[in-house]
Amino acid sequence: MSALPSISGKDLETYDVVVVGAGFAGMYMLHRLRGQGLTVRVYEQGGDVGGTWYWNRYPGARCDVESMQYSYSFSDELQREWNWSERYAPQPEILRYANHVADRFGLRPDIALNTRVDGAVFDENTNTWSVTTSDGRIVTAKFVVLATGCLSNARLPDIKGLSDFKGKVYHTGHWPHEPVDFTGLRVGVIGTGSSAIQSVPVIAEQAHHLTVFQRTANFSIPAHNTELTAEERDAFRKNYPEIRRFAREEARNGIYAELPDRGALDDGDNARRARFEQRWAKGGLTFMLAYNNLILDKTANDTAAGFVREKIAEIVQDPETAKRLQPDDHPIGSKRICVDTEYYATFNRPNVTLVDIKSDPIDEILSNAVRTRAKNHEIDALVLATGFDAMTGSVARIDIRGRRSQTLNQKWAEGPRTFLGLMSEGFPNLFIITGPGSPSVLSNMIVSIEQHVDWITDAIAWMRDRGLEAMEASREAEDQWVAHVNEVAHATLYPQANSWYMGANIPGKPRIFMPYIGGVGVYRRICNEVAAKEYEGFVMTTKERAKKMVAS
Ligand code: NA7
Repeated sequence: MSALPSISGKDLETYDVVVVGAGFAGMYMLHRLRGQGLTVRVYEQGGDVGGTWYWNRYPGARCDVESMQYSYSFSDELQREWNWSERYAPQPEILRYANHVADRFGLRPDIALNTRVDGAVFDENTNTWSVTTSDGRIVTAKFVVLATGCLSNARLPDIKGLSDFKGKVYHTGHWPHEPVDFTGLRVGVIGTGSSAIQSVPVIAEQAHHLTVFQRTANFSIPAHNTELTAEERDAFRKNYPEIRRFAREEARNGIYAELPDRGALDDGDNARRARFEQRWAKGGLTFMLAYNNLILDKTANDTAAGFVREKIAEIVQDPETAKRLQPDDHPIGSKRICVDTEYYATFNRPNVTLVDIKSDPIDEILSNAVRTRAKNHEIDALVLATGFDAMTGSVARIDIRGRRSQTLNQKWAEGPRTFLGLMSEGFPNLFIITGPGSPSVLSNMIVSIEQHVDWITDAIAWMRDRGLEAMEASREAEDQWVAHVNEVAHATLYPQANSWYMGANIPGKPRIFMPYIGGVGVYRRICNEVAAKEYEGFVMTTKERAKKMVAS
């Protein structure tokens, strides 16, 4: 296959494809497109590859999917040669892996680091995109792929007086590259999502005193993280073909695990408790796979939630603190369940205090304290573990203009609209990886990334073989897909939580359930069927049609 025509001049840079972001999605996209002989430029805002693993360097940061599964499957040599050291890889190791992949596949020459994409404008005359970058360049490309990640746009809370605080303020998603030493300091952590749940036990070991400000208690399951032995790695590798197949085709969440054969109410109290105990002892996200109806049936869900609440009460010695740590306002699993190492037990330490800011809200931040209604909590350093403008935040920061100069932000003002999460009508040749409307954050991200990248690569090759100019989601297919995504979501308990899946953590953001709950296996089959039916639901523009459209 020959490459699409590319012109490289001094003043005009033209590529077949511009990819935004050099995380796991952007790197694999580059690798696949280059393999097709296409010219590709990747722009990455960070100082190195790795995406979310480049930014999220907070103490205790690690993946909540087991390392042997949270890894690329596209290269058998890579998965055989890379040795993960722990069951759940810590952030520095995942970042080393990302760097290893960049070097191993020679990706770096095509990646511009420290370069943000500020805008992308579609030219209806030429069916190309003009992409503006933070270093003042304007480059053109036939295709743009947004590999911008779902959890990259850190969110600062709007708390009065934050800028008056005299000590250091850190956001977990923008952690400094140099080590942060909390020894001897009084530290405050705001937020109790996954990032706080991972970092609190580590910070507590260092700090003189740690105060955790909790608005909403979260369910967390122990990781039981351990070192991986060579035997364990080999056993995994021996079964990789089946593990990877299962994760892609059968698992809802892209994780190989034993699937439940019955619902929680099919067992009596003792049997159910024994099963939960077994899953608790195994640890990790698959706790929710104890039964097949935990996220569908509230009564079933209550049994699992009750079990975890009991565990919290067993672990935490002070009954008042235990009560505050027990979540009671959302079904378990309706927010991404957290995976921890000694989170609840950390509250038994004499140097850790939990402040419930629902009953005792933060009024303001003073130069040396967080002032809640009840008292001043003196601190020397503040950690904001307040999350992200998830799924759409990074895309929204780019000024993307499609047909008739409509911006993507205008189009998505009432919530993101896509067909299959891959494309949005009115924005031809613009692909999104793990975007809203796809399983995305509900899945093992690498499984979803590989599927999207492969699908996009095939679609571009298909167009090129037929000399097609542009590809775009049809309005009808998009409307049907958005309705389907919502219908599936509302058949579950997920919408009952005020989660970032719903955009509920950002004031003013429309409340729409963003990821597709149907499961990665089902979703993959739908995407494959669409492709097999010559990209049904997408409108293809031929050269002749493009000329006519311009003339009319
Ligand atoms: P999350 O899960 O969005 O958690 C953010 C936390 O910060 C959560 O407890 C929020 O409470 C809290 N928060 C946010 N804003 C405020 C303000 N203004 N005041 C007090 N507390 C606040 O982000 P994470 O970084 O922990 O995890 C994100 C994902 O990364 C995670 O799901 C994994 O997939 C990896 P709230 O619940 O809104 O009451």
